[in-house]
Amino acid sequence: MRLLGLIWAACFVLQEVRAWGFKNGILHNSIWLEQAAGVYHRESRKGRYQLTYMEAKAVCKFEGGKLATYEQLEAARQIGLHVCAAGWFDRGRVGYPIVKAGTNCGFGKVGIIDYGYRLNKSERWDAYCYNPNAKECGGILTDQQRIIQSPGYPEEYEDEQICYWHIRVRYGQKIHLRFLEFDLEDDTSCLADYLEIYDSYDDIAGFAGRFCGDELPEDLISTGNVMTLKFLSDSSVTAGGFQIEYLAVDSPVDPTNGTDPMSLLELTND
Ligand SMILES: *[C@@H]1O[C@H](CO)[C@@H](O)[C@H](O)[C@H]1NC(C)=O
Ligand SMILES: *[C@@H]1O[C@H](CO)[C@@H](O)[C@H](O)[C@H]1NC(C)=O
Ligand SMILES: [Ca+2]
Repeated sequence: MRLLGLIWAACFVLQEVRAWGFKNGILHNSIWLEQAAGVYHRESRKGRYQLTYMEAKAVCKFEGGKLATYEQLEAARQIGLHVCAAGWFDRGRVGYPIVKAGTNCGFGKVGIIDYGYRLNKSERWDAYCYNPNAKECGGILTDQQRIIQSPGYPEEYEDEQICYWHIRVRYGQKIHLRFLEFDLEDDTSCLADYLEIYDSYDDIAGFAGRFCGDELPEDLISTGNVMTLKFLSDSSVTAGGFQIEYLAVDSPVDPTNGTDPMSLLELTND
């Protein structure tokens, strides 16, 4: 099941890569749970396009929010929310936000790709929720410095969390990660709960380490200007969580040859 998921994810990412956009020196993309202006995309734990309108409403409500309105989705899109998956939003409408035109996604258009108000509320799509007070769980971080925390910190994190943080700093900079607090359920191969770090724009290339337990990991410095953190907890036993600081550092190396070849300019140089 996990392997299938991984293959699916790989295909999805490959498909997604074409839809990425470069704007104001920041790469905007969206693969998983992306959050902007309180709006985020949710799919069912069973996978893509599994939620009826009632279920989509329930998912958002369960997390303390509600389905986003068209205006909220558009506001989020304007600051970079780009998701290639149709979801329910307020009042039974279906669509998705597109920042960068691509042939595989959004019919080459930019804006909210609008499937309109659905008459059949039993159709299955994803969901777009609005919750400005959501616990921080992932997102696209472009600040020069930031503290990343496990969801709900300083409370213990909850079971069954999946968060992705995509850090992107300026081209030519590197990311310096410093672990301030670290406490995840401990097991020898970190199969239960873990934090994974990738020296790349996704969780496929550039694996840099998987961490659990309560030993503070060493600092990490990226090779390029992007980095991905993935936090996952399973269905039992939680712990204190983590606080990690990142800092963008100007790289003394000539950026034309000091950057990870997989990093973003190559991808977005179109
Ligand atoms: C509504 O959509 C569901 C799921 O796609 C489908 O099974 C059902 O037949 C549809 N109902 C009508 C009345 O079209
Ligand atoms: C960068 O390129 C220059 C000239 O091509 C070379 O001398 C230098 O060693 C390279 N630096 C790295 C870190 O690869
Ligand atoms: Ca656990």
